[in-house]
Amino acid sequence: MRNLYLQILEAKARGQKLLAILLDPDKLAVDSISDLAIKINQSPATHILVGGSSFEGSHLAEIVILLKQKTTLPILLFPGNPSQITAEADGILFLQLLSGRNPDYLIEHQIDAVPILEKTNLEIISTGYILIESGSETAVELVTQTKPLDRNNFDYVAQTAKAGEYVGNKLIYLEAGSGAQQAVPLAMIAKVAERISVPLIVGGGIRSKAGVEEAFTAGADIVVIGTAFENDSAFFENDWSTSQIPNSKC
Ligand code: 1GP
Repeated sequence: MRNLYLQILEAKARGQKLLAILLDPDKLAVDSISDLAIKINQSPATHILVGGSSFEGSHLAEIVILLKQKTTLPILLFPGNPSQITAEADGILFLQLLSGRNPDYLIEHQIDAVPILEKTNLEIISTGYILIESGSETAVELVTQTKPLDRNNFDYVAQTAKAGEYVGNKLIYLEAGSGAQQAVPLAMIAKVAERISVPLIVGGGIRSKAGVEEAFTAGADIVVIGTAFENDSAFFENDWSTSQIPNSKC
């Protein structure tokens, strides 16, 4: 099986930026996957993330199986809770909500996930997840009952990211929240990227090619696009070729 984390590290070492499309199974009908997969295959995406804040998992395996049949991109689970795990994916972002102080999202859900994960061959990638204020309450805040970090306190956010690295997170995910009014500030991305040595994922509220490129230039290694593609499956149809966005897939 492919070592997805190693590929991410290699891409970072080469300076190759990665782009993930986030699919929320809550908002996806199984019979829409074939058409969506065509759009994904035509896009510059290098990874597919599957998950959401509140989904309870009923048709998750079916969605992932179809995506695997119809695309060649690695599929990483991005679970809001342990019910969002299926052995059919390639890997899982094993999330720890570093911005919050809710023990359920710091360790309890992770413990609950162990017996499920032990029955799979999923590649488990420890990911420090940091929610940043974005102008209004997001689904992550509601579901986790935690507050995001101050979008002006770059030092504290960078220090939190570094703590994640020290406790063993292999990726740091700076998250404004799905559909966020304001994306993570570029200067914050730069500050965090400068401070950590593990790859940096940035997502939430990024709605344009310019927004993706700015996040890459600021220091993101992986940018996540969810809502923009969900609302418009033609999102990637304009000219993305002259950008920093990867032209070779992992
Ligand atoms: C959400 O970071 C992802 O977890 C993507 O956010 O839906 O706003 O693109 P958007």
